[in-house]
Amino acid sequence: MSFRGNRLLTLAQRLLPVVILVLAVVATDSGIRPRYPEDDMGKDSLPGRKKAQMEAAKQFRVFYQFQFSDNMKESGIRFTHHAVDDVTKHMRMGHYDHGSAVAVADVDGDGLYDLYFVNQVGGNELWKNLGGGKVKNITPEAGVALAGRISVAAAFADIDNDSDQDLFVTTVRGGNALFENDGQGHFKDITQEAGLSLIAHSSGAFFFDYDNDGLLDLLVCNVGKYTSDEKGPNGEYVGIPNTFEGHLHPDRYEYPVLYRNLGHNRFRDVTAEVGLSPHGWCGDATFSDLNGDGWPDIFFLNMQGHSHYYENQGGKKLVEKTETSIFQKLRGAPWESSFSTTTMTALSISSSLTCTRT
Ligand SMILES: [Ca+2]
Ligand SMILES: [Ca+2]
Ligand SMILES: [Ca+2]
Ligand SMILES: [Ca+2]
Repeated sequence: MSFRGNRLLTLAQRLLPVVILVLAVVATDSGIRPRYPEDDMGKDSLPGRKKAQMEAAKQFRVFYQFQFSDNMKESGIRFTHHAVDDVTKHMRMGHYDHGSAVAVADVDGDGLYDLYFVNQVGGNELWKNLGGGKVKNITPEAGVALAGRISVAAAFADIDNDSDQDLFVTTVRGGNALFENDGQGHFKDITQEAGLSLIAHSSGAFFFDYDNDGLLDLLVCNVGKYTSDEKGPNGEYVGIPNTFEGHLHPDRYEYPVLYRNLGHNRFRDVTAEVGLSPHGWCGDATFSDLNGDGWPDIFFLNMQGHSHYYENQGGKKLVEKTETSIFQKLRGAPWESSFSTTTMTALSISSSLTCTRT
């Protein structure tokens, strides 16, 4: 600091108490008095309630009072998500902004959960859990990269009841994919013979047994036509303008598809058969037996337009009950997104528990 700078600093230090005194006098003279809130009701009871809750917690055999630390670097995970140019370069408003999923399953039966990272550009990656917080990229030998496709979501499930986790992946106009696991974490693409080679603007997907026959069925959400036929540098279809108004254009609609598992790794589209036709641009969905009748019901979360709740009637029909359910209250909320997402999260938790049981 220069000599001149030092002098200014010294002068400021000397004047500081004076400035504070002047401000205090001004505040007092203006009649401003600090106000403090009253103590919260029940504050005195908190220590006792904490003690009671800690005692109560001892009777439950659950894992709690944990915390997370960022061990990404030590883990060895080097996956990086790459989005299409619509998002990164052009910042074009569109549905590519949904990003991509992460799916977790023990793909090789060693008792450790492995990680499948979904990517828009550059291919998906499967990382094997080595234990001790370390992982290893096994994508090449696993055969599940789907490089060249714009992937969106993924779901693991044992579709053939042979005790290993098979994999389904959705893409944007690249064709969805079903992989059968050999039990060692090596996968075979059986999409065509399984009857799941739908090409659409696919999004979320999940397996569940809608007809309770012991075979996991598949629900695939499709958003709607939000791309043109022009291709970008990574093979992606470029987004169209006013895409967020797509739900106002029925000609752009795509619908969720329900596939029934027929056994022997074959699936059949039963969407119309069961009466499923939720309008809107479905981004994701989840299931849970919300009315407790033993049949899994479905909630569709739409990116635009209203979301939908369908009740399962004996594994034969899916009947829309949005208007007579708690989800009716979503109507009128702008885009429904925030409330729906909250609801979705709650439903997903129960669905995950159901998945674990199956
Ligand atoms: Ca494993
Ligand atoms: Ca299997
Ligand atoms: Ca089934
Ligand atoms: Ca039900």
